Amino acid sequence: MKLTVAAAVTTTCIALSQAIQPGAAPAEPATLRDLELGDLNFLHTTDTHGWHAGHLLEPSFSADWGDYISFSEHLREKLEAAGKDLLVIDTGDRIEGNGLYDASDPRGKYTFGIFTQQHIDILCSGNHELYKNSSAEDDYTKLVPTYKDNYLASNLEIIDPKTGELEPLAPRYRTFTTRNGVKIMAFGFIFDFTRNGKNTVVIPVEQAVKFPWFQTAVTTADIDLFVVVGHVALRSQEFEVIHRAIRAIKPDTPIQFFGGHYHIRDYRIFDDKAHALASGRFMETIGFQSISNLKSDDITFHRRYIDNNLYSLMHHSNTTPSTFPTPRGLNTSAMITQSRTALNLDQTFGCTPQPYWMSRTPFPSNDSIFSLLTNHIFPSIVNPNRLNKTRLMITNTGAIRFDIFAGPFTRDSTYIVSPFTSNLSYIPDVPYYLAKQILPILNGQDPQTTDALALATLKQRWKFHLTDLAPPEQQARNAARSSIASSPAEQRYRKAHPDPSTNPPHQNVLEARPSSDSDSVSLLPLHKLEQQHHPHDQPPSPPSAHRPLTPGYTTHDDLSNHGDDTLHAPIQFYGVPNCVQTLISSPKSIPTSRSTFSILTSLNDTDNENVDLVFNHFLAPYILTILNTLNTHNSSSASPSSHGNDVENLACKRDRPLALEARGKAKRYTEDDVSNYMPGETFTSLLARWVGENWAENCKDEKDTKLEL
Ligand SMILES: *[C@@H]1O[C@H](CO)[C@@H](O)[C@H](O)[C@H]1NC(C)=O
Ligand SMILES: *[C@@H]1O[C@H](CO)[C@@H](O)[C@H](O)[C@H]1NC(C)=O
Ligand SMILES: *[C@@H]1O[C@H](CO)[C@@H](O)[C@H](O)[C@H]1NC(C)=O
Ligand SMILES: *[C@@H]1O[C@H](CO)[C@@H](O)[C@H](O)[C@H]1NC(C)=O
Ligand SMILES: *[C@@H]1O[C@H](CO)[C@@H](O)[C@H](O)[C@H]1NC(C)=O
Ligand SMILES: *[C@@H]1O[C@H](CO)[C@@H](O)[C@H](O)[C@H]1NC(C)=O
Ligand SMILES: CC(=O)N[C@H]1CO[C@H](CO)[C@@H](O)[C@@H]1O
Repeated sequence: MKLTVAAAVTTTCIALSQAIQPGAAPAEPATLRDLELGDLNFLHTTDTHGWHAGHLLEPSFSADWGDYISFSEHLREKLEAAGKDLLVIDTGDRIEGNGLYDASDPRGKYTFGIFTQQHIDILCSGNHELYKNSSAEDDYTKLVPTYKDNYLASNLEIIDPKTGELEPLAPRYRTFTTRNGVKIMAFGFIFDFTRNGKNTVVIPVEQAVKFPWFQTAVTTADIDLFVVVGHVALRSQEFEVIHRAIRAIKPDTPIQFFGGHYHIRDYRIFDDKAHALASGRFMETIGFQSISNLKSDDITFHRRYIDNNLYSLMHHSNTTPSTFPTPRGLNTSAMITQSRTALNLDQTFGCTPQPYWMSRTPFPSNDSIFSLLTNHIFPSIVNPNRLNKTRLMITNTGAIRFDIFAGPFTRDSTYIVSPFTSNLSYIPDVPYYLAKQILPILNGQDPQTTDALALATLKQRWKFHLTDLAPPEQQARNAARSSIASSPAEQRYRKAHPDPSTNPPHQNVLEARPSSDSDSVSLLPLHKLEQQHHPHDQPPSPPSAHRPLTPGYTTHDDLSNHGDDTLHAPIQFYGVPNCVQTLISSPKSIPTSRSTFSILTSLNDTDNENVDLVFNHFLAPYILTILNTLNTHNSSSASPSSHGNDVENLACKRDRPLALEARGKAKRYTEDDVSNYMPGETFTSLLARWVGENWAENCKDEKDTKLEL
């Protein structure tokens, strides 16, 4: 932790002179693979989701946005001195997912000033910037003017809040020449997102590439390289469409794609001269891409996924703790510290007794965050006016964004785990026999119904994609499974360019380490982090070539298994369902503790019982569609389709009945049936309260170790 420039005694001093955030876990020395600098080089971030302070509890990812700035400045200086170029890319979802963005009012009050300290050459919007009118307008009025033509919006338009006119959110594309004479045409896309606020229009990629501006731009392009950045998964239709559209006109011009959205490290080879990089999530990863021999058929591509910590960043920039931080980097780190203090993000609500994982443990299990949710947190949430009602509570697993580490659970943690502001909604008195059919459908366990529903919603603005309900990382793992076979282009490229990193990686790590005796070391594996309350007190690790590998990213991509800069032991991931639920009996009186509730496995549904169907509002369109499909089927046998929509027609054609039992009025559910279950609360605030009520006592022994600064 002594990666400070000046000895610091008070917090203020630390704030003004320090790389990484005060209290952040210090980086651990590790065995690293080097960057291969090329003629043209890129640094890439994506899906940072407000984690600009870095991961205070995880040594592998504890560098902050200021450190990223210092790193980029060193790398740029070094490359430019050698007549090479560096371009910095960000592909969106900069917001939502961390207290630094979410805890302020208005949201993002501090983050725009912090983010814009970084020089960025090409950036675009993600879907998170577009859920709300206000966040799209933030980008339009803050980031676009700051970054000017560097912000690209190839298929995204916004209603200008001043004029009321629909305008491209930013320029559609840009042509520029790097310092060292590489001519580039750049585009900035977003995937075919449909749940954006009504002040933006996302033009489906398939349409956008047919527009005259795109066709003309590509046709007349007299350039060395297309750079297509996008908030788009690499293994998506959208990037394939763009690749085909460019190749139809320019069969031979190199294309470099930068994508994101799925929160994973990934690399895809589209063809011999078209490669794509995705750089993870949450400021865990700084993606590095280089291209050499750009103008010849011997073009080579190289990529590296850098763990965002000071050990890696200093190694790759060949700096020491004293030479690493630049003035702008330090200033930015200080801005972050001040913002975190102003937002009181280290305020502790309780202390978590053990870690709870999203996907590092099976569901259900004792250390599954989803088991915690369904067995403990959901039963504690009840609307006092609906006490007598049995309730069925459903959430999609994608509503949870991050693991809970053991130790202090802070204001920051609440936004990290559950950043979404959508209300907890409910539909009162839903027949149980209908309600109980919803979860299996949401989880894709009834493929026939799922297909019918997906078709039924074709005419609607949003898409019925059940996989969108799971965490993005899981969507990626599913997508990877279905496209694992390597393409001919990939095989050709691998053969022609054996990955040099398959050679033993850089072993001399201890010599390469910055020579600093103040560099403290921790060898705790990630899951032991919670015990690391006094990182400064960890004894320095004895120099050893047989350092145990810490768990971390071990990426397999189209190039090889050697893209990660840091050698790690692999982490095992378990799949989780799209949605989870709990059925909770009515307590009959205002509960005083958890014990007044009982979780039921089922109801006696031969007895016309109704339940309150409670869900996070994000699920509303799914749940309404499913309820109506189930209901319509029943009524359709009695009266032919009275609404004449696809749901009913499809439901009629089914071979087997959707509803197990036929009874009750075929009610048509609409948004009017959906009310706010806990007025004035969001799931984030309910979570904070639950932690306070249940985990505060665990902090007794931890008074000294709280993260409060
Ligand atoms: C978002 O903007 C659109 C277009 O200006 C407007 O019709 C809509 O009411 C706005 N939505 C909200 C929630 O303010
Ligand atoms: C960072 O730099 C700006 C000027 O670029 C200055 O106004 C600000 O006070 C600095 N912030 C800190 C915390 O040093
Ligand atoms: C999980 O919790 C149950 C009930 O408290 C207990 O019986 C079981 O041993 C626990 N399992 C593990 C792996 O901790
Ligand atoms: C719940 O039911 C009990 C009787 O079963 C009744 O006395 C009470 O008023 C009801 N409470 C609510 C909130 O409806
Ligand atoms: C279900 O309800 C029926 C009718 O009210 C009753 O006969 C039966 O015993 C109930 N079964 C259970 C398991 O409660
Ligand atoms: C959420 O609930 C609040 C009241 O608590 C209400 O003002 C707001 O409109 C609700 N939002 C949505 C999207 O339903
Ligand atoms: C309300 C309604 O139409 N209920 C019908 C559901 O379907 C069964 C037969 O499938 C009818 O008996 C019910 O009348």
